[in-house]
Amino acid sequence: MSDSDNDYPGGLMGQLKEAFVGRKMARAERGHLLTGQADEAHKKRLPPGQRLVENWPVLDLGIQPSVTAEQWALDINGHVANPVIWDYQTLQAQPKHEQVCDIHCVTAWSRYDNHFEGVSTTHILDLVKPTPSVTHVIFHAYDGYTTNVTLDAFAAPDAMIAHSWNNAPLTREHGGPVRMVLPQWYFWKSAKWVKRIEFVDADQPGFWEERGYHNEGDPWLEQRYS
Ligand SMILES: Nc1nc2c(c(=O)[nH]1)N[C@H]1C(S)=C(S)[C@@H](COP(=O)(O)O)O[C@H]1N2
Ligand SMILES: [Mo]
Repeated sequence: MSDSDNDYPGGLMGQLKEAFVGRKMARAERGHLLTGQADEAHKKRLPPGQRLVENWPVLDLGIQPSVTAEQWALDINGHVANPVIWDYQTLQAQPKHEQVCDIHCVTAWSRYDNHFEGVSTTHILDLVKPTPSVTHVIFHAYDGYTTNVTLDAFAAPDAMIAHSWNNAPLTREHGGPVRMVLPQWYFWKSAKWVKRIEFVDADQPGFWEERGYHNEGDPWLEQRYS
């Protein structure tokens, strides 16, 4: 199990220093001055207890399944009127959703301005039509990982399945070919290598939720551990 602050001994502080210097240099280049107001805005963008990084750390259970785009398939099923199975081509044929969002990991790093492309969860809901009894959605991944969210969290306008990050196919280490992205929650809710989206009528805590993580995980409320 690798998800702890100890994953980046020493290195994190070095990265942070670089990140802060880099941000200040970028502002200087754009002719911006750091004012009290800018600092306030910055504070509000960064949830409590988080530190900004400019790299993208990798966190998982230590197994990064090798699933090619050709092999990848996604079952979307459970309590739905219209279950579907998508291969990579079918995913690509759906209406495209793209967004830029910040991501926040419970191990205290945040990364700003991630450009993701894929398909919105609202499109999935329109397509599969969950029955009225559905309360939660469970993500199952190719490495055996699971995580749970409420139907409302799933239905957020910025929740999506992503196949690309910053204009390139999502790499294997970050969950490629396809992962979930739910930016309003700590990143453990964003299952990498997603294999099945299951609509259920009772909550089912996932891998980390069963091991002491908070059931919801709102970074603004610091819902880190239960
Ligand atoms: N399939 C799978 N998805 C996963 C995990 C995992 O172990 N397996 N780890 C979660 C955790 S704890 C975090 S913080 C993020 C990390 O995503 P990243 O490696 O792209 O930064 O993935 C989440 N999704
Ligand atoms: Mo995490």
